[in-house]
Amino acid sequence: MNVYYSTDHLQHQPPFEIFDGGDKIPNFEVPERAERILAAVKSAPWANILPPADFGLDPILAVHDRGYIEFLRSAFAEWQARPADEGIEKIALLPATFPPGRWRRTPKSLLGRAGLYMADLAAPITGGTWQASLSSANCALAGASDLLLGEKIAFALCRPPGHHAGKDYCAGYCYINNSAVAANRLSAHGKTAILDIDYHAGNGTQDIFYHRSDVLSISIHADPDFEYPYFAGCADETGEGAGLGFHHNFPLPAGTDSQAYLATLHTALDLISSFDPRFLVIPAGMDLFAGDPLGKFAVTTTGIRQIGHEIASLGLPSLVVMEGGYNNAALGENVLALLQNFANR
Ligand code: OKP
Ligand code: ZN
Repeated sequence: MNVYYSTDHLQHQPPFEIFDGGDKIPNFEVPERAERILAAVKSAPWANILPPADFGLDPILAVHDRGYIEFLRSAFAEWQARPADEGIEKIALLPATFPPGRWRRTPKSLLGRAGLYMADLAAPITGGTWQASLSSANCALAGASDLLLGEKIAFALCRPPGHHAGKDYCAGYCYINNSAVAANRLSAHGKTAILDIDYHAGNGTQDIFYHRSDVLSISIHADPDFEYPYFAGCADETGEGAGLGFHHNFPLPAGTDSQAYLATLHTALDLISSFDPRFLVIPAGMDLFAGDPLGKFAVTTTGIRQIGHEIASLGLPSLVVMEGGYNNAALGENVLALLQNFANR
């Protein structure tokens, strides 16, 4: 199995996030996450670790708004170049003002655009964020290329993650929607399904494919009635226009264990079988694990191995894309558990 990994992720070290309640805390999404997964994968006899090729901006602009991508590329330099804002520590850009529901014009000022394009306080932009995000997307695109060449499985060890990034916003540690960029590329060659198993709802992916019928998107996650991202991920959001019926959310309660999770997974897998896709993209977060500091599920490592087995049993050419997971000590073992049955099939 090819595993795509870029050292560029090390350039992205978001120093902080603002937690619920207003606490400024160290950002949970740390470089150690990808390094732990890399170390585990290196120990697996089936893994072939490769750097991604550069696929350019076109596949990214095919799912993201140009104004947003321009902002992401230039924001940190613009921030640094502003005439000394006294007392502001410029290690990362994070706005404090956001557009209320109406009046979403694109402001000229940097902080105005920051408020427009940054949907929450968990995705600060640092000096290395653009390059790391680009290379992360390239990892997903490299995996997609493998499937187009006939491989049955590829693993994109993406960091930063992507599934909260929508058409024109970053959010929740995510800047470029790696899974969406890859799925869109694959969809040019055949119907593509997305099965998001991160603990958090894949709201950015939902945003990107909501009006499309050539990509079936499914997300299994903590109920947004109590969990981030709060504004999307409910069961009654099933697509719009041509996309009606081609999005499915499976919100689950806190405490969901392996058995309950697998029951829901079976329903999702049946939907995928009926759609009869040519490719499957799996945005995979390990924060569904019982020991995750940001998650409230009770899925075990054995459960994760079983989840991998059930998905692999579909027999579809599959691209696993790394999303979240914040129990750093358990990340490697859990990712290996997920991938093991893909490697063996
Ligand atoms: C990214 B991914 C919880 C605050 C949550 C952002 C979480 C982003 C998760 N009290 N803040 O889906 O793993
Ligand atoms: Zn997550």
